[in-house]
Amino acid sequence: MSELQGLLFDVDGTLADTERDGHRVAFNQAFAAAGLNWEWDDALYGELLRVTGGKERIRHYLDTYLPDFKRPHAYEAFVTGLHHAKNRIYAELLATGGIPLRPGVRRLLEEARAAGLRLAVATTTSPENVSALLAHALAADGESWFEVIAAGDIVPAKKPAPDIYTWALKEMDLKPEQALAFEDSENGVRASLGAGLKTIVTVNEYTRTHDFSGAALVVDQLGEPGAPFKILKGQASGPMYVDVALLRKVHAEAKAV
Ligand code: XBP
Ligand code: MG
Repeated sequence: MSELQGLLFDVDGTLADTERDGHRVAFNQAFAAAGLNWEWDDALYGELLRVTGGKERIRHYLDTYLPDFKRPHAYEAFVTGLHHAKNRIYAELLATGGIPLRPGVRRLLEEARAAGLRLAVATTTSPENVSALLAHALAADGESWFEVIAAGDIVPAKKPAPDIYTWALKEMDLKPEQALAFEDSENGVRASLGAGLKTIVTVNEYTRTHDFSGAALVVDQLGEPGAPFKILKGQASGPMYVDVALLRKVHAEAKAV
């Protein structure tokens, strides 16, 4: 068994609950600013999240929910323009400090760095959104904590395709068995497992009911000393929060559950 060397983190829903009160709100404001009366409420957004990628999500919304919408002549530019506007609003939202990291994320990142583990991001979201989140929710130099930021259109096939994880591993010159992935969604787990990575899942309100078959451990949060996680699938002994010792145990276990 190879030694654990790297940790690859999904962003939205895993590092922070960015979707309902972040991306969703920003999408709606961008639509309003463009004079469109589209409103993505909480429930609808939960369904739309099945499609990863903001541009892909807008196209899917039009195809599925507004098939009669008269598409502008320059359709791709229209979608890209809306998406850029959304990302600008999203960055402003993050700058107000409105979206914190999920419980245990900062602690685990700090412990992992101290233990010499190498960190990476593997996400469907746009690179500028990753930069904004890390700068505002983690630390001014938060982006530099990560050796590789694999994000957005860097690979054409987004999650659930494994490509973004495979790309990140290649950049780090790591084999999948030398690393662990952290995810929050079914599409994310399909991507990480597809790349051969053992995966720890922290669920959230949007993903609680997803199918996490094949994940090594599913918990409600990473947890903190004094604020334990709940195990939804898998086993953990020792402290009831995810720390580097638990990561090493999960990594060493031969079989996913
Ligand atoms: C989540 C996504 C993203 C975000 C929005 O990705 O699917 O599309 O919802 O970000 P992950 P963009 O969980 O892999 O981070 O609009 O920039 O795509
Ligand atoms: Mg996610």
